[in-house]
Amino acid sequence: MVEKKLESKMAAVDVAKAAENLRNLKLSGHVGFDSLPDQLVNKSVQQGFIFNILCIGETGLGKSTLVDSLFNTNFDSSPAPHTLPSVKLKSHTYELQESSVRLKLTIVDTVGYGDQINKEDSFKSIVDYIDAQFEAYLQEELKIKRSLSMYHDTRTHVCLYFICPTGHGLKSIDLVCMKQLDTKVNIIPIIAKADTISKTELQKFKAKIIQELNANGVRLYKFPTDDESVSEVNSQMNSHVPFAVVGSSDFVRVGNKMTRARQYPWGTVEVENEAHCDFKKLREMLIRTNMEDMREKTHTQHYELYRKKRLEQMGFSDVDSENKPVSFQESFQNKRSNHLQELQKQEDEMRQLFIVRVKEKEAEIKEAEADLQAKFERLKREHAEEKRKLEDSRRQLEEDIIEFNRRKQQFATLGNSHTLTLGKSKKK
Ligand SMILES: Nc1nc2c(ncn2[C@@H]2O[C@H](COP(=O)(O)OP(=O)(O)OP(=O)(O)O)[C@@H](O)[C@H]2O)c(=O)[nH]1
Ligand SMILES: [Mg+2]
Repeated sequence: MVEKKLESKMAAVDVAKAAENLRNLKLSGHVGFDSLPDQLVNKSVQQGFIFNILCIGETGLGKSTLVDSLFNTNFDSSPAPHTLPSVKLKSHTYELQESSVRLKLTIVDTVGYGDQINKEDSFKSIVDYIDAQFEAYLQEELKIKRSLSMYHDTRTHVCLYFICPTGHGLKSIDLVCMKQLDTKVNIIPIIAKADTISKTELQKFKAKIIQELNANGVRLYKFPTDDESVSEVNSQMNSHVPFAVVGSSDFVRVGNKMTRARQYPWGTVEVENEAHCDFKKLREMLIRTNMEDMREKTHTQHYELYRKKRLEQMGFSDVDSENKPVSFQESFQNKRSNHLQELQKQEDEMRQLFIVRVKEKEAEIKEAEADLQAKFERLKREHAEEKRKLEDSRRQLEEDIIEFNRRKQQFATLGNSHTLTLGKSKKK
């Protein structure tokens, strides 16, 4: 399969060469760079791989059971309560190994999804989580001293969207959420607990889901068909989406083999039996055929879009206002000079504002001073008036005292002469 992929990539390289007008040279002997693909494989195997899955679905839809079934292990998850006031994202990372290949697998669960009365914002914490992982990667990329090879890349490579097996089409929360996420992550919708829906209903249900997704312009992850080696199986599988899956943690003996299955009074549903459900198709597409494509699309499409928007937000651009290419340095210098100009403008505005304020305050102080002066003058006048009145009263009092004393004197003199007259008459 690797060889076929290489062949188709080399054909693309030939076309590029022709466009660039490069000369094709023949080697006269073995040089050895044909070992490059092996070198690449060895290096990748040494480094190990990272894959991050986001499971979105209502509480109890069988998310944990399905992931356990997919990786044939038990991730020890605990059931979520139905009482959370908002959706929370919980991530767990595991180290898995299959032959010599190590896989650092992160499984992110949306705890409490669909349990709120108001479901309008259910997607918000999911969008924030995905963006936060992109942002962390961008920050690492922008560092002067980067260590991307050691970096634990937590960007979401695939979103398994669990659809409730109602048979009635999608709920509005499904459409709103998938629409919000379709430019940020590779979405694979799956019908959960598909054993609870009959075969004929399932076909109608699938068709209804696809029709609703198309009508709302929701873009799903398409298994790539440009690579010859997998184009046939992938294009076939694209027509099976959404996969109707069944998960189980129980094993039942079928023939002489223990197999993952759900046992009911009327029969057994085998997880890996293609006549019973699409579990095998999902595992084939998700893990065995397209894991690398999802990792690549996450980096080249979804992250690229996020990075572009963020850098534009920061004021960077590849072209100037006249659509001429500008370098990162020019862009930075323009941004810096704009920033300095803006600062200068703000400083001038503040200075102007300060002058206006000072003038206002001065006028206020002058007014208060004039008020104070007028008050002082009035008080001075009142004081003088009061003083004059007091002076008049004092003068009046003094005159009264003089008059009083004069009268007293007069009275005393009058009293004396009266006593003398009385004495004379007594003698008689
Ligand atoms: N009928 C049916 N039941 C299933 C299936 N998968 C899981 N279940 C059952 O559904 C219940 C919930 O399964 P979980 O895997 O814990 O569901 P979950 O979505 O992880 O639940 P939370 O993490 O609590 O949100 C368990 O009783 C499972 O046995 C399925 O494919 N069909
Ligand atoms: Mg769970």
